[in-house]
Amino acid sequence: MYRVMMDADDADVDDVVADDVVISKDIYHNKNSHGKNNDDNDKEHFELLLKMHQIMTRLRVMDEILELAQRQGRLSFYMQSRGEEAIHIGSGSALTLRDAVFGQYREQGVLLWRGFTLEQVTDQCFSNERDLGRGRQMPIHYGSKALNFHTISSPLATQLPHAVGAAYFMYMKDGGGGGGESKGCSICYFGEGAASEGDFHAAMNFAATLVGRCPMIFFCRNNGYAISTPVTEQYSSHSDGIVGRAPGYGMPAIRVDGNDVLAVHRATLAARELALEKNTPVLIEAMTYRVAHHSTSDDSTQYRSKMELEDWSSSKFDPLSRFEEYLVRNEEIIASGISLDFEQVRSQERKSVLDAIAKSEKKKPPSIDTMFTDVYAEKPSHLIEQEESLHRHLASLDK
Ligand SMILES: Cc1ncc(C[n+]2csc(CCOP(=O)(O)OP(=O)(O)O)c2C)c(N)n1
Ligand SMILES: [Mg+2]
Repeated sequence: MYRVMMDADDADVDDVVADDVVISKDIYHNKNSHGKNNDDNDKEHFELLLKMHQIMTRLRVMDEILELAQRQGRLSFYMQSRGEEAIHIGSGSALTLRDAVFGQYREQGVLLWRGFTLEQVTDQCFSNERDLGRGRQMPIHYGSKALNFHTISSPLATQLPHAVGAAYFMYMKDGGGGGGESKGCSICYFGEGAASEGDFHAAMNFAATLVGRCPMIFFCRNNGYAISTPVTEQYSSHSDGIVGRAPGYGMPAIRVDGNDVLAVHRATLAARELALEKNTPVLIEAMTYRVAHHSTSDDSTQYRSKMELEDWSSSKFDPLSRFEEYLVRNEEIIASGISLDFEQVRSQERKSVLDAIAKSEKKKPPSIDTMFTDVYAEKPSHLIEQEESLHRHLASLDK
C-alpha cells in the first residue's frame, strides 16, 4: 500500500505549507533521497548530516542492545523503533529546545537528539536511583524537564489534548509564535493506532478552534500496525489515512516519506515555521513501517509475513541504509575529504551503549521513600497513610 505512494511524484514541501494547502494523496520525499545527484547540498550543511547519521546509528545500536538485554532478563521490558529512525532524527533535528515535545512512547531518538545521554536512557530502563522518574515507571517511560520532553504516559492518546493545552499556554505566555527565534511550538507524536482514540479527535478540534492561538504540530507516525492490528483494519479503505482527516478540521497537513530523514527534516521545519508564523496547528503524517516487534512482549511473526518484513528491512526501504547511500554520494562531503566510516561510528556507539549499561546496572535502586514524593507539592493525607502502612509492613517482615 505505501509502496505505491512512495513512488509518487515529488511534491514541494514549501509550496504545500506556504499556501495552507492540504495534500492528501501525494507523499513528500526529498528529491534524490537514494543518493543520486542532490540539489540540496548547499542548504544542508554536512556537519548536521553527519550528526544526524551518528544519532540515527546510536538509536539503532541502543535499541538492538537493550532488546537483547531484555531477552537476557536484565530489564523487564523494552520497545525498539527499528525502521522508524528517520522520523525521530529528521523531526528532532528540525526542532529547538524551546519546542515542547509530547511523545507516545516510540520516540526515544528525539530525546537522544535533544541531548538525553545513553546513561540517562539506561538509568531509566534499569529503574535505578539516578532514573529521573525514580523507578516509578516501567522501562521506556522517559521524560526530561531540562530537555522540554514531557514524560511518556502509557494510556494511548492522552498526550494529544495535553500537547494542545501546552501550545495554547505557549501562545498565551509568549504572545504567539510570530516566527521569532525565541518562540517555540508544541509537538505531539502519536501512532496511527492512537489516532483511533477519541482523544485524537478532541485534540484536533480543540486545536482547530484555537487557530491563530495554537502553535502546534500533530506528528503521526504511520508505521502500518497498532500491535497486531494492521492499518487496513484501523481506518476505512475509502478514507485517506490520517492526513485525510486534517481538511475536516480546516488544518494544513503534509504527508511525508517517513523513511527519508531529510524529507522528514524539511517537512518538520516547514510545519514548525507555519505553526509559529500563524499560530496554527499543522498535521504531519509520516509513512513508515514498524520493522521491530511492537515491544518485547510481542511476537510479530504471529500476524505478519516473513516476506513483508524482509522487504521493509531491505536497503531499499531501511532509513539508515538509505541515508548512508545518500551520504556516500554527497558531493559536498566528498569534496570536503572527510572519510565516512560507518562501521567505526557503529562500533563507537556500541561501546558507549555497553558502557552506559555497565554503569547503570551498578547503581542502587531508588530509596523506597521516593515512591511517595514528587507528585504533589505537599504530600496529601492518603499518601501519608499509605507510606506509614508500607513502613509498618516492612518492619513486620524484619521481625
Ligand atoms: C487507551 C489504551 N488502549 C490500549 C492500549 C494498549 N496499546 C498499547 S500500544 C497499542 C498500539 C498503538 O499503536 P500505534 O498508535 O499505531 O503506535 P505504534 O505502537 O505502532 O508505534 C495499544 C493498543 C493502551 N496503551 N492504551
Ligand atoms: Mg502504529
